[in-house]
Amino acid sequence: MKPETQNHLSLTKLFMQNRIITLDEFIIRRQQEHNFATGELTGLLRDIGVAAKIVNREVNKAGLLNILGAVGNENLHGDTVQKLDIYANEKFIECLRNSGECAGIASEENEEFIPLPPLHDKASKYVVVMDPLDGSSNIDVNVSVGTIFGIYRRVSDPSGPVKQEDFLQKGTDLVAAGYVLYGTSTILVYSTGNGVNGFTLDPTIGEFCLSHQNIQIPKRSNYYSLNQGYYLKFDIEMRRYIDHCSDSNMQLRYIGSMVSDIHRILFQGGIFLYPNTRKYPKGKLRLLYECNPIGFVVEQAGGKAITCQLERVLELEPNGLHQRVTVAMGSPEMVDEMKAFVEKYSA
Ligand code: AHM
Ligand code: MG
Repeated sequence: MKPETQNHLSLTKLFMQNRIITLDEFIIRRQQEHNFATGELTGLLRDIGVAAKIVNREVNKAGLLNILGAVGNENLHGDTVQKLDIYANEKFIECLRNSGECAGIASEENEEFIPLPPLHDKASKYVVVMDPLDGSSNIDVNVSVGTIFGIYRRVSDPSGPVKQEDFLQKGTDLVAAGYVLYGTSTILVYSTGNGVNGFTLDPTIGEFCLSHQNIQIPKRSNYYSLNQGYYLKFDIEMRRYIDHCSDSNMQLRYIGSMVSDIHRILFQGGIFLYPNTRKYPKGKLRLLYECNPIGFVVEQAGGKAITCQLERVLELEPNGLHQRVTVAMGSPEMVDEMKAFVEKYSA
């Protein structure tokens, strides 16, 4: 780390002085703190920020679909109107492809991973995993959705094409991860393993600006978040834990978009759960695209992320691109409490 100089005021000081710090400035300053950084990761994070702005523009227009043309039909301009999740997927791939900072992408929307050719003979050492539009069923009713992303350093030879093993890495190997929440305002939250920061999109200048520095999840709170409609389909130990939550007058909050539910928990505390059900015996959410990147952010904010079988999510060895896992994550004391219930009632 370079020593701080008069001209190199720390980001914290600038933030305390109410100085606007854009996402681009933040990641460049962070890069300057590391003597050996090559700028590739910086470029990659910037590309994700650009793609998020494009997707945000389209999410904001979603309510106008009836005017602009229904999905599958041609709109007034003669373009076929796409489903927003497909659109988001294509935009993220396009932005990452154009910059050359990414060697390949694995997306929840694609069966196989997508290799990206190197630009100007410069091979990238990073790959991206993503869920381009999480909670997409919320779109039709104007409720928040999100994008989730994770960045890994390649494990295969960077001079050759990407391989599946580049994506099948444990969450503990993530170099960076985060999400974008398209909500009442649009916010990008990410971590490079050194705390969690949030950047709110200022639509008047079209920039993500640092709005939440060093986010710390509350140790506990009164919120729990899961689809309680599946109660009878959960294992007995999970039902006992949920009984405990409602017996203790905890408040249930469930938006049905993991990004939105986790975002509230990061700021107000709580526990988010998606246990195994009869329909999804291994859980519904995807290890690579959802649970690992979000688990990384939650842990970086001081929280915990485990499966309902009590393994640490980030330590799971991935066995397939679309592997599903159960999940319980959020405030550390609440995750510990849930763990104690599962241990007691499954014994
Ligand atoms: P998606 O990525 O296909 O949108 O599905 C993931 C979403 C999560 O965001 C959310 O927590 C969950 O699925 C909701 O599932 P359910 O409707 O079964 O409660
Ligand atoms: Mg999803």
